[in-house]
Amino acid sequence: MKITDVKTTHFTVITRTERDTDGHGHPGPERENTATMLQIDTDEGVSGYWFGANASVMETVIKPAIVGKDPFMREEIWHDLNERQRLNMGVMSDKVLCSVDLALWDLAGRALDIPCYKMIGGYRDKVPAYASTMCGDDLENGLATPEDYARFAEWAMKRGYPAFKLHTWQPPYEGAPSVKNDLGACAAVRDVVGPDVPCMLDPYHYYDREAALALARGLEELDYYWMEEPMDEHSMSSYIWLTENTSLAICGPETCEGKMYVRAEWIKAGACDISRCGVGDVGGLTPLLKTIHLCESYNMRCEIHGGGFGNLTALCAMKNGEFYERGLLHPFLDHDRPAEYLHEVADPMDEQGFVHISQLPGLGMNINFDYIEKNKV
Ligand code: LLH
Ligand code: MG
Repeated sequence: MKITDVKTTHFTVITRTERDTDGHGHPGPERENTATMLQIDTDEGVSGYWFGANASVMETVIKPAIVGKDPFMREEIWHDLNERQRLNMGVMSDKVLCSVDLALWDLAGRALDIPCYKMIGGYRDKVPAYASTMCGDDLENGLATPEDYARFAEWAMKRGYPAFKLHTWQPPYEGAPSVKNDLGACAAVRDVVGPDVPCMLDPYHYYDREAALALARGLEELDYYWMEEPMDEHSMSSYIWLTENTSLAICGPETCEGKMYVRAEWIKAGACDISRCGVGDVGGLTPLLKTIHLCESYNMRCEIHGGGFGNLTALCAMKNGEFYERGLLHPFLDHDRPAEYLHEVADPMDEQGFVHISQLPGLGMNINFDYIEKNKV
């Protein structure tokens, strides 16, 4: 089989979220937006798909690199693109590598008529989820106060979520960042969910060491399960210092560049208790699996960052990751409603809080091709 084309299709979707000046998502007015479908075609009529791609990078960099190649040679293609990334960093981010890699996994699963998690070697077909909130805001009855987080945690418990993670306030919100406010929200959540529910915190990502330690000490008292990214992750020494000074589990790195290589360094240096990455952080499912297996060799959990079809596929083909991150959730948004271009959400969750993986071939996306065709731009 040979790759014959790399195509992108733009189409309109309805969005109910918007980004603040720092890039964090929040509920917003309902409006039209443009989405992009990546499609990799072959000479045998089978194609692979993924959503989210930069059309000009696909046309000018990726297409010349992969047309003519065997789509089943994912490892070779990934390494080739990874090497080309070095001098094309301005356009070829890890997100670009991720889109190509995921479309190739999807293609292989569709060609063989098997879900990708079973193609890798399945471990389970459902994973417990945690409710992962959006970052704090100033919306009335949104996520503006500790009481708002508590009310939302109460709702999450009723919905069946077995665990809860707060993303607290970050600039540009007034009063953010604040260790006191973060701990206030964490305490209010612990109060309503009781002592047995695992709770996690992902706060402002640029605290200094003393602030990060104060947060960790507060969370030790509240018996929190882990904390993510309280400081800039480029300073691994700061994370070694933090893990040495707290009994709270520190989970990371999440957004730090460097794929599986940087995660290996963090584990070796003792900079984290739990490792972390998702398909978008390391350049696809191929490098995510390498990282998961690296962690497994150190008896370390790798908690997967973010949801979606690619991350759920990894979670259903691994043992050393406990939770699926379902979100980012907000009291004003309905996560159970699929985007118009999909017939089903990526992560249907039952009343016991388990997310079930699709049994469709490939990554499990049930794509509404008619919708995409009708709303092409
Ligand atoms: O800053 C944000 O908006 C969130 O932290 C986001 O990056 C989220 O994906 C995350 O960190 N989840 O764990
Ligand atoms: Mg995080």
